[in-house]
Amino acid sequence: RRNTSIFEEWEISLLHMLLAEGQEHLFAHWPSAGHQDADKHRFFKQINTWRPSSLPVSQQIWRMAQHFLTFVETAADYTCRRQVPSGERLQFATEEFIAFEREGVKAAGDAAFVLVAGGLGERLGYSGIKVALPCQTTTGVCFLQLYIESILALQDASRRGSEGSNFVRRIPLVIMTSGDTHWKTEALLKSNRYFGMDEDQVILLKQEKVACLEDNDARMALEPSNMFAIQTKPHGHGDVHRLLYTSGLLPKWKTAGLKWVLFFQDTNGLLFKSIPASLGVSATRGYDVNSMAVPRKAKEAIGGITELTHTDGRRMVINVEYNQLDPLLRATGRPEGDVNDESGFSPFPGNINQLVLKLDSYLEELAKTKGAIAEFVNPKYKDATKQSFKSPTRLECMMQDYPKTLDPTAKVGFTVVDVWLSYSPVKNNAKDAAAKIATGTPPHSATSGEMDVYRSNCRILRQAGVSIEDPAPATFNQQQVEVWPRIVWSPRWALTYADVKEKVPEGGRVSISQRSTLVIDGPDVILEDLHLDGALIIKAVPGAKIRVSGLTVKNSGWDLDPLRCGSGESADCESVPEVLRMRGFQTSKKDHQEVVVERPGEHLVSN
Ligand code: UGB
Repeated sequence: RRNTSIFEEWEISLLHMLLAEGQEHLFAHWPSAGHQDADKHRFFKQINTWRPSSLPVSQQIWRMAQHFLTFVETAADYTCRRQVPSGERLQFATEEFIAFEREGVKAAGDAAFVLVAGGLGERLGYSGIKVALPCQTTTGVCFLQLYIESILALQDASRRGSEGSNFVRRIPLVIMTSGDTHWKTEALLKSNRYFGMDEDQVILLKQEKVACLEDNDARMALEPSNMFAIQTKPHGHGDVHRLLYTSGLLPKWKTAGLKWVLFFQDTNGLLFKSIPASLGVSATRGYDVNSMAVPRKAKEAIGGITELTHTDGRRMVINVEYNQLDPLLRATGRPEGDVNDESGFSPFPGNINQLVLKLDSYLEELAKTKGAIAEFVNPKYKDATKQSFKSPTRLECMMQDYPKTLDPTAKVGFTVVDVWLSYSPVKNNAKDAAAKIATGTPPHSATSGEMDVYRSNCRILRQAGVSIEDPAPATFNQQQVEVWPRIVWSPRWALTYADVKEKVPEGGRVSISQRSTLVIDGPDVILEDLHLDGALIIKAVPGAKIRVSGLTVKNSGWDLDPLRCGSGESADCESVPEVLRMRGFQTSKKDHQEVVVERPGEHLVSN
């Protein structure tokens, strides 16, 4: 107010709007005109970025404030019924499972994949981007490489399934990034030649951060170190729908004949083991929305899929986020809250945030909503008076809230797959993970993420008849784990259970000891008769048909040596890379046998 002559008209109108909306505090420390004017212009420019054409900033602020007031009311309007909505609960390796996988592989040729990777991963505390983390350290393949190679393997498999047709389609991959992850994601892709994908097959869409609020009156929060900048935080993975809508990709995909859009998260090494079957469920049942899910332990930090009934009778199948499920249940006639039932699990399947949407209805819905997703606030208050926050908060939105606006006639279902086959994300640092184990909840750490990859591969091979020794107990970063043989294969070797059966036709003649490591990287490696007690690496180029028959391997192998630095216990681990420190062990490669086939043709590997 003191001297506005240095400002342009739009800046002055923004200033008046902010003053009228109770945001005077933003200007309390401003020096008089002529001092730090460039910073003042930058301040208005920043605020202006959150001003969508249709909505003046004042209304946005009002809208934010309203959320504080209406959030509790909205929840109370719904009753959380015990019945979960209709969905498929699949048993691995059953005929039904195999049939869904077959349908899923066919449908994959008509799918686009969308990875949400804008999260910084504050709970994990890793200094890099999460998709660059190794999903296991035996081969060191990172999450992004695993995902891309899996999509390429699906692309190849769906092409083989449509042999005879001249039609060759590439599966698009969209990656949603944010200011925190964009440049590093782009650099990771470029430096690895897109992990084998065509460059124009991968599309990066960057989400923007939103303003933080510091109290119940929705006063915007200034950066502690800069009185001319508003603090910002990510708006949540729900932004993906708006970004896809504005990108114009969806109508292009429809014109190209695509039918499905699959959304997935950044650090789940088991993800693609359940994608074919879940996609098969969508294709067979014609679901508009299919949420991939796992049996959920009460209070586990994953959302629960529920059927909510509004007081006016409307019903909705929707994820209720883990921090809201317990209060919602208590507020709506279930005083015991979020507890396990007689099965030992919560009656509400756990949402693992992998969604399969039908492109047709998705497009129609986004045409109505323009990709806007219901927002919420989740302030952490300093005390019970609920007057001030521990730290500034902001509006957020979640991609799994997409069904909230759908017509009640939409087919919204879920597919539950065993957790060992489908879900082991890397979200928590070592200390928090150890605390979670102590309370009986899954640790979801770098350590467990890696161990679960080995467990899953071993269980799949066991199911195919391979004799695999039981795991041995170990403690890494104060987390008790089971160490299975370190068996890792590339997606081009096997994606589905049917692939594994084909590659291990006589499972009974293969045996692997607990201390063993087996790496298979090649599309046509058949394990007929193998006895492994040590480490064996098999690599073969496409076109090379390898038969492993009559091979016994015994060597000192690769050991996992515990590190004592991940949870701050000790010492002198500075020379150890962060990706190893965070899992609490490193591999000591004592000895191994390597089979590398670089020529196409038939090859026998034996003693
Ligand atoms: N993400 C973004 O791309 N942008 C953002 O602004 C934020 C995140 P978190 P969250 O599977 O265990 C989800 O932080 O949100 C990406 C579900 O809501 O790892 O706490 C981010 O990069 C919950 O229902 O998870 O919880 C990552 O890839 C449950 O399913 C993804 O979004 C839970 O995940 C998830 O972000 C779970």
